[in-house]
Amino acid sequence: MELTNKKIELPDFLAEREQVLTTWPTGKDVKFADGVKYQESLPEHKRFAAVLKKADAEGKTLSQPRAGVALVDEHIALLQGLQTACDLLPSTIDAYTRLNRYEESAKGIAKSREAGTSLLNGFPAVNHGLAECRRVVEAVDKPVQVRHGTPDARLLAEITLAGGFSAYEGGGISYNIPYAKKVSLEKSIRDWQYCDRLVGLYEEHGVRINREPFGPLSGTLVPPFISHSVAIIEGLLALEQGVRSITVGYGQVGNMVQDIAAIRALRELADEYFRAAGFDDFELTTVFHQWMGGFPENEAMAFSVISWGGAVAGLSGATKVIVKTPHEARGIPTMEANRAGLNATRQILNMVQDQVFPNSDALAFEVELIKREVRAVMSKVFELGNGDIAVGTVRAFEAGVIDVPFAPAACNAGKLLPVRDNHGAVRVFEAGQVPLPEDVLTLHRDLINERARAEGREPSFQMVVDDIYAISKSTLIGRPAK
Ligand code: 8ZB
Repeated sequence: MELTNKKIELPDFLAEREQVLTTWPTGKDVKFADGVKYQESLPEHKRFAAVLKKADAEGKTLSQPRAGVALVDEHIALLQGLQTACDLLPSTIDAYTRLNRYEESAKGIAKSREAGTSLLNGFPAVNHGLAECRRVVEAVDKPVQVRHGTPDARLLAEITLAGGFSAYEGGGISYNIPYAKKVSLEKSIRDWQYCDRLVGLYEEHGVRINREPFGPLSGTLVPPFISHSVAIIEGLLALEQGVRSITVGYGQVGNMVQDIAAIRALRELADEYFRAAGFDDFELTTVFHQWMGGFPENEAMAFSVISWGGAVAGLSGATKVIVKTPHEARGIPTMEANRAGLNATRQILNMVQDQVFPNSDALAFEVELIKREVRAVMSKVFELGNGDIAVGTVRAFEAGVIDVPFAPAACNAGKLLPVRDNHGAVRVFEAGQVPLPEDVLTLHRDLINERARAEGREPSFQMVVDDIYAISKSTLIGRPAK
């Protein structure tokens, strides 16, 4: 099938759907009309899009953890334990399900029962099936989102949406490039068009499902314009398939001005590009991810990273913040550690709630810089696709026009190298084939040279490596030891 950014025709979608629903036995329980009826039965306060829309109108920043375990009763207990400390709930899906290896999830479920503890790193929603997903949704009192990392998430979407989850994370780029080595972008984009078309079908039947492209990508020194370009493209692809509630995301880099500018630019750019493509009936919100790179092992230090992320999330005006835990350096958190991260975040969100980050030349400068960078990338993507954003995206990755630093995917060029400047903002050290304007490249180079002079060394790959480990070793910038 030829990839194109066109709404999938209903007969084609339905034919594909029959095949998708037979890939694992639990698929046969899914009936679309029944899914719509179930979604309609959810009260307003458990509808993800409605809760986001209300928060956005009130200027509030909502908090959301990550959480998922192998067994349904344990997963319910976990979410019930978390819901009094957060605004929105997740169900983080296990890694086997993300790879469509349901036999192995099944073994993990059986072994978890024997062991009396979760031996999977998330909730295997496909294996548990529709009725068990509904049991989860019914047992909690907040909206629940599916969070995962799945290049082919079609069956997972069918089961969880019919199961009452009202938001779905991911996208054809953001759940491929950082998560898979050799899945082609053509396939992951097409498979995510299916997910978006399914959401679009729910929309046609009056059910709003929120969609959230995964903003942080590799989570490793990603310059804002790269992740913004991907978020905007995934938003456009989703809108074409009929999605109406979109939350664009961004991973904290740690420089306050750059982070606040990034959320502003992201919202304004997404709105601009969505309207320019002819859409005007969408609900646009934003998500700020607390620091996605390496964390300090020391829990007090980890709380500091968490709180800084919470403060900047609140000041940036993001609609929600995804919260880290003091166990981040060690792995999957306990419920108590997860609650602690949420409590630390809620305290600081409340304290910045009525403060306004002052406009300044520095802030306006960063917003404008990000906008120029995104526009340079986006116009090249449209050009490469002769106006078709799906085709243009595949070609843009082939050409290195979009290049995600430190991502495992073979179809990603991996030529762009980021590094922090002397104030900790993430800049472009080596641009590879990313089409930034000449004066922008010069600006990045000058800012990096300023840091190099301050450190008495040349900019180098060592500087990049130092930055990657800096926060886990208690600083923002990876300066050499004095
Ligand atoms: C890309 C997301 C990585 C983050 C957390 C990791 C990391 C993954 C779970 C989880 C709680 C889970 N994460 N799986 N947190 N429960 N099952 O996602 O720790 O912070």
